[in-house]
Amino acid sequence: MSIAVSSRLYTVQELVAGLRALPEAGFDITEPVRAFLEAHPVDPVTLAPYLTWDAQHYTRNLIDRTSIYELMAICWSAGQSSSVHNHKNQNCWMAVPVGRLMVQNYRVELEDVATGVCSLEPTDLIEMNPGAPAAVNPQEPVHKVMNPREWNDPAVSLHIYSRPFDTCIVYSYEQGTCGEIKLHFNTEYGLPLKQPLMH
Ligand code: CSS
Ligand code: FE2
Repeated sequence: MSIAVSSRLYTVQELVAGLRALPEAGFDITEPVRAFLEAHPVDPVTLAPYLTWDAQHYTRNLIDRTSIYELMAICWSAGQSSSVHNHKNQNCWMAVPVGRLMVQNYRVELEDVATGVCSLEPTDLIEMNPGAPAAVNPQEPVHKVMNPREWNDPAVSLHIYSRPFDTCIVYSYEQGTCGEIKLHFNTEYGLPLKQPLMH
């Protein structure tokens, strides 16, 4: 006897409908949304309007936003990675419908944004793939996402943030520095922004 983790793939519209139906309190802790993502793997074909690619940087593509959460598709060419960053004390869940990605987590030993000084220690390294979504640990929310060049494959991740945020702190592990940046979308609801801004 085999145990099916999920019987089928779901459209991104079904994912949105399910997220909108979750009670607000379900976003205050990590397990309900993580379990929902695990039970509802998304059919990549339905993500086509939200997939854009840039040779220089991963792209951020807004799919849905309410006062409670935002959902975006992030497209990673081989070799692209994020900065080391936080999520402004907001919960975050990630699913990877296409390819696979690594997440390096860090423990913050010291953080002083006013003076731009920090000290980080790398902790766990995890792989995300279509069968393995992840929730960011609110106790250890600083991380970096990577699509290693040697894997030689593009990847697409879905990110749910609750609540929405449009700035974050980025950190240099090597230099022990940190500072706030603004986050920008390349597309919103499937439409390109007039002047896409990268961070
Ligand atoms: N938090 C990053 C993506 S890596 S988790 C962002 O929103 O751009
Ligand atoms: Fe992130």
